[in-house]
Amino acid sequence: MIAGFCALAFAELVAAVVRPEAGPVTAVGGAVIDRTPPALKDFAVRNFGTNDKLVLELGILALLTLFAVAVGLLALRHRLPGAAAVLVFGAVGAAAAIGRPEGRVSDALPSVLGAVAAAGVLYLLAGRLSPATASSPGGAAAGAFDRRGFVIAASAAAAASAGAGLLGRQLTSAVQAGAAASRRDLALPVPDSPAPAVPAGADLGIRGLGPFVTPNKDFYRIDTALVVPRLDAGEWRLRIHGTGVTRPVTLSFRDLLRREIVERDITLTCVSNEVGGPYVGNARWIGVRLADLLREAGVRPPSEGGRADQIVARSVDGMTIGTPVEDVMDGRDALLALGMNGEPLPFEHGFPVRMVVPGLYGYVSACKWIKDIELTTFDAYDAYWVRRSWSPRAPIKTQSRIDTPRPFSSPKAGTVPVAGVAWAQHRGITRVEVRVDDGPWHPARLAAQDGRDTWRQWVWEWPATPGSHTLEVRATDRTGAVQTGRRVGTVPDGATGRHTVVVDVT
Ligand SMILES: Nc1nc2c(c(=O)[nH]1)N[C@H]1C(S)=C(S)[C@@H](COP(=O)(O)O)O[C@H]1N2
Ligand SMILES: [Mo]
Repeated sequence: MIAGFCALAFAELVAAVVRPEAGPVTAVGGAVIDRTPPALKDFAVRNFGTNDKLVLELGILALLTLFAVAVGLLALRHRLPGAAAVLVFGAVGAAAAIGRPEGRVSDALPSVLGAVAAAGVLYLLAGRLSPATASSPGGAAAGAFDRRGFVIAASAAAAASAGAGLLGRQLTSAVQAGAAASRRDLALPVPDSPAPAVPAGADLGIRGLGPFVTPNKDFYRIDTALVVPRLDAGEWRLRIHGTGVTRPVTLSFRDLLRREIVERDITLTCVSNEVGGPYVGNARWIGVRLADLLREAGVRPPSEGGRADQIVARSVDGMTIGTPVEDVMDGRDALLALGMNGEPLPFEHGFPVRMVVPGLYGYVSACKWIKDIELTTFDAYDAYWVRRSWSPRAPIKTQSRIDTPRPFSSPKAGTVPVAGVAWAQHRGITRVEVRVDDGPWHPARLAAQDGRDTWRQWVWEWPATPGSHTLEVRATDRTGAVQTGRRVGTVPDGATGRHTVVVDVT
C-alpha cells in the first residue's frame, strides 16, 4: 500500500508538470466515464447525483488499494515479478490517459514514472521484509526480518511520497494561478443590449420555492470533467471553420469583448433531469450572438441553402456537442456566454467562454470551456453523447415541478400553497394546473413572465383536508401543447410524465 501511495503521489507530481488531467486516477476515471453505458450513467446520476464523480474516484482508489495488497503479497514471495506487476498498472493508467479524447503521448508520463518509482519502492521494501539471510547479533530466530530497517525504509518512502504529492498539488495551483488571476481581473463588459429588468412578480417569494434567478453557487453542474479545466482568458482562442465557412476565423477573448455584448435571461436544463429533478437553473448571461459570428464567417442556415446543418462545438477537455445550425441562426439568443449572473463564468460553468442556446438541452447546446466550432452535418458526425445512444437533436420538453410542499411532508389542514416552477424554453409557459387525487384540474396562478426562454413560477392555494393526498402538476406551453402524462425515461431525449407529490395532511 505504501508503494501504491508512492505511485499516485509521484504521478501527481509529474501530472502537475504535464497537465493535471493526465494523473492516473483522473485519466482512468475519465476513461471509465467515456465508456459508461447510458443505463449505468443514469444509475449513477440517479443514486449519487452530482457526487457521482466523487463516488467514481473513491471506487478507483478502493480498487487500487486491493490491487496494491495483492501485488504486495506477490512481491513478498517473488520480488521481481511483484515489482513488474506494478508496471502493468502504470501501463493501464498510461493507456487511459492517452486514450482520452484530447489525450497526447506525453499524458502517459505521470502513470509511467509513478509506476517506476513505486516498483522501485516495492522492490526495496519487499527486500526488507524477507527473512534475514545472516543471523543477527541478537541471534534472532530464523525467518525473522529486519523490522527496524523495514520501518525506517517504509517511513522514508511514505514521507517522500507525501512530499511529492504535496509539491505536485502546489505546482498545479501555481500553474493555475494565471487562470485564476485572469478571471479575477476580468471586468465584465457593460451590455450594449441589456436584458429587460426581471418583472417584480416573476419571483413569488414563497417559502420552499427557489429564487427566480439561481445563484451561481447553487447552479447545477453536469459534465464529464473530473478535473475542472482552468483556462487563462488571455490565452483563450476560438476557431470557427468547416463546411460552408467561407471566412474561417480564430477569435481571442478581446475580440469577443469588442463585439456587441448582449445580456439575456435563459434557463438551462439537463436531459438527465428526471421528472421532478433538480438539474434545471436560471441565470442572467452576458455574451455575444453566435449567429452574427457565423454569418460573418459566411455560414448560412439550411433554410437559406446552407450546406451545414450541425455545429460541433469542442471543448478543451475533448467534449463534443452538436447543435442544429438552424436553431442557432433562427433569431433566438444563442450566445457565446462569458458572464453569468454578474460575474465572469465560474470555472465549473465554463470559464472563459461557453455556449448557451435557449430551448435545447445542455448536451446539445451548452458547450463549456469551448475552443472550437466546426460546421458540418448530422450525417457526417456524431457528437460525444450521440455516440452513447442519446438523440442527435433534443429540444427541451415542457415540464413542471412541485417544490412545495415537500414529498411526505405533513402540512396542516387549511390553505396550503402548492408551488413550483414550469419550463418550456423558447416557447414559454402559458398555463399550469394542479390536481389532487386525480380530481379536476385547478388553474394555478402564474408568476409574471420574464421571457419565453426562462422558467416560470406558479402557485395554487390548496384547501387541504386531513389525510394522505397526491398532488400532481401539468403545464401548457405557448404552442398550446399540454405536458404529457406519459412516463418515459431520460434516454434518449429527455424524460416526460408528470411530477406528483404525496403528502399527509394533519
Ligand atoms: N465541456 C463540456 N461542456 C458541457 C458538458 C460537458 O460534459 N463538458 N455537459 C453539458 C451538459 S450535459 C449540460 S446539462 C450543461 C450543464 O451546464 P452547467 O454545468 O453549467 O449547469 O453543460 C453542457 N456542457
Ligand atoms: Mo445535460
